[in-house]
Amino acid sequence: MTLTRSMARFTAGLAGAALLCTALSAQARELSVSTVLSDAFPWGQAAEKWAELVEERSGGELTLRVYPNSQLVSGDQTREFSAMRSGLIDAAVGSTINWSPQVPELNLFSLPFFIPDEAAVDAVTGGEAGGMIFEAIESRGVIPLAWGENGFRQVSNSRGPISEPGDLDGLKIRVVGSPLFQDTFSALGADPTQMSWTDAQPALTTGAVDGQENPLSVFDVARIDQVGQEYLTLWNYMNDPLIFAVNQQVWRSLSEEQQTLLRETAQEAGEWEIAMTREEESERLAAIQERGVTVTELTDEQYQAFVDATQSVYEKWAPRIGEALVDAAQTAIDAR
Ligand code: X2X
Repeated sequence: MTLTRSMARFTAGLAGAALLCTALSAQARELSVSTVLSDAFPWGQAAEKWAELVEERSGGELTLRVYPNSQLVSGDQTREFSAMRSGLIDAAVGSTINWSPQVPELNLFSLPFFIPDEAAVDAVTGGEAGGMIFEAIESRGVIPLAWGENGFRQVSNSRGPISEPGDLDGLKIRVVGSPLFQDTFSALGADPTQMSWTDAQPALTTGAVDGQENPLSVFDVARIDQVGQEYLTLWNYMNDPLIFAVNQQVWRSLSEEQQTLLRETAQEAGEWEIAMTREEESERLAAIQERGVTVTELTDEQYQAFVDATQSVYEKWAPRIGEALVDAAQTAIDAR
């Protein structure tokens, strides 16, 4: 064989391999999905469920790879939305709290004592208000697909039982990096400190902070009682929904079939996760109590004292969220 002939064959071989690679990559498309919590928690399980359903139904043509622990944003969960908008992340199952710095409408869910129970959550997310929130997200370059749920957030601390606002006086409470939380805990007389979840656990362990607030599932799975959080108050002061979403350019690059598949599987995974999170609440509470945590439940009067103490937060934030949205949510809650 002459040198030129073997060269020609070699080049043809290379071209063939390149073609095959292109064909394969056109066939199988992998999207990155960011989450703050891993699949030890319902939140991470929601993302894994989504990935499973997509893989199954697309026959492997479209796959989702879940990156937990805010690793795609170096632990800074409040950057997740921006990273998704800019295309650094293809998709996410994220908390309304963490995305609220970029989407002010999402602060609706963080208004203290505004959404009192699960029926109220469903009335808001499933109604006109929910539609307005999805539009607000879409107008900022991200396509929202479905709701999930991190749960009602309860407050814990290492000092003593909290049953009235005065019990929070001067307590250092770790809060998420969203300004509304700063206002809520300041209004209650506490000393709030903003930090990421990654930083929260060491801060609780060393006693740099006295308390934190998170849903029962997070308290239970992360064994928050083992870092000295012996007092837990059930006050349902806010619900933390999750949203399944995809970057807009990525969305537009998908076929209509793939879009439908992604949306339907997100909705299915979301419904599955919401039901599971709610079902597990009572077992989680029992497990937490069994580990020796003192659980405080509020009387109606005690609850009202917290509502009254945080009224100023509502007044400051309702205009920032948008009065029309707050009204639509209020109407849905009243009619539930
Ligand atoms: O940081 C938190 O507290 C967490 C895990 O609940 C959220 O990401 C909102």
